Amino acid sequence: MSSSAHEIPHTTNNAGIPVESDEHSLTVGPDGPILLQDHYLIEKMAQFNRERVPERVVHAKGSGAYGFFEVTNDVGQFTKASVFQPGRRTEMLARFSTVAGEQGSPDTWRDPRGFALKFYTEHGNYDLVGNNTPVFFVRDPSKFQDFIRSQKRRPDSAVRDHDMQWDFWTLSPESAHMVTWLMGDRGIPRTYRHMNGYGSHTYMWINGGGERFWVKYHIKTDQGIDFLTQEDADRLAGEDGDLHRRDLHDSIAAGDAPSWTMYVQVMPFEDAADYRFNPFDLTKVWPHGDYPLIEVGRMTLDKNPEDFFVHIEQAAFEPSNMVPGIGPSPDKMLLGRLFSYPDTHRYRIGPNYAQLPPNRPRAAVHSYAKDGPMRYEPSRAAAVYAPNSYGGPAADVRTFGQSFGEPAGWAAAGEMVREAYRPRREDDDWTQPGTMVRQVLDDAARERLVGNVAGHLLKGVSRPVLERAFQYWRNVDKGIGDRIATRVNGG
Ligand code: HDE
Repeated sequence: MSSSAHEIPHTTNNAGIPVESDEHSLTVGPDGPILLQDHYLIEKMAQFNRERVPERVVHAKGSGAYGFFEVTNDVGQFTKASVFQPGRRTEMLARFSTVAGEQGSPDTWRDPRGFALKFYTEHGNYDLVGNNTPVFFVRDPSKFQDFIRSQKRRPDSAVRDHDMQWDFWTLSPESAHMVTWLMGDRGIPRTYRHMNGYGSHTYMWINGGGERFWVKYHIKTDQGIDFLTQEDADRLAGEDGDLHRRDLHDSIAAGDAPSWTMYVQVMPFEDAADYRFNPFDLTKVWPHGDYPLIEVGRMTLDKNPEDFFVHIEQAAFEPSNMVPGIGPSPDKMLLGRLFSYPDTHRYRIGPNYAQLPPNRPRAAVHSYAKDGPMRYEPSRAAAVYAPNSYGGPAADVRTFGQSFGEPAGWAAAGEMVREAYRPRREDDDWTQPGTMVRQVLDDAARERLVGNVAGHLLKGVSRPVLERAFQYWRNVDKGIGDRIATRVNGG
């Protein structure tokens, strides 16, 4: 309640009741005891104790902004998703993050970066939740939790431990491609604006005729790729732990809106069955010579959130939010994630998280969900059950296949097993990281990779694990492995 239009508002409590003081508790005489009827004092203390929601168990430190996505090329032959139709402009939210560090950790630690996008499409929210790398450390969701624990803190000392990290990596050869990305220049982007995003997984696109395609997303920064050396990153971690958060916010505030151009690689549905390596294996990339990049559109981030906690800390991204024309693939990691993200949101934020401002769809919601803590939007269903004879909502059964194509999804057969993907003729863990080291990196980048790995190994990694690490890198590339061993052994 402000005393007049141009003056500052008077403080109220959470019930809107004007309060008498911002700094003095209610006491008997100025020196006397505090009175229990000081409702505002109690409210301030109680509210303070309840300000935190659990941080994300991974990707806890991050930053985000709102913007829009504009389609710049006609890919309607591959997908009917409205967000990707020619001429379409869709509001969106993006959140960038590190992986292993907690909320207060420095932005410039060596780590993959989360690259999470939420498109508020006319057919519901489409969430593309990727990283700044096209591959990942493991290919089965059963190992993800173990991988993350090896990157975080020891149970005894509660400090991070390079020996744990390399113990896990050298016992998991499938990690080699991603570790090569991580220990190279992409492991520490100069800012969030100077890194690419990737969907990483293979997804399914379905066009208006029900035809299915496999796709991989590449979201290339229009600012150009740039990185920090380990030395600069270590220094900046001490000088400004929020360097990347500050850069994103201040760039947008200054009107310097960052943008990225989205491309897809498209694999005809039938190619997957006999492709030379498993095209659903998250540790592999598809050579661009096989499936070239096709431009889709451009995303621009031009609006900072007005309240970080409301819009970014409570943002809930989920790979399971797939709209008509987009679907999953047999990638085991993607399928595992379809469960995990909504589960983590229900735990971390609450069952009605989809009603909060960053998560609320622009499309009309006609679900039968009701009640639950902090329920905000009324259920508009004519009855609280289906079927009902009082006006629905009722599912449109004609839409079956909207995210699976026709015939629905993909064929699967066989007994129940617990096995790795069946190896194909070119399925191995070393060829692609070796190709990256030999053909993609230049001499300077290879030298930085050797220095980064050696520097990391020299911090507390036990001798048995060191020996495995030298062999791990020799498997990637003999010369690189030898250089790392020489550097670590003091040669
Ligand atoms: Fe995540 N991941 N993840 N992840 N992930 C989460 O969900 C999970 C994986 C990624 O800015 C969590 O909301 C499983 C790959 C990003 O809010 C959690 C597996 C990729 C973010 C979770 C993976 C990612 C998360 C924790 C293996 C790149 C931050 C907080 C099957 C393609 C999103 C949360 C944001 C967050 C589960 C692996 C990217 C625990 C089970 C691969 C960008 O649910």
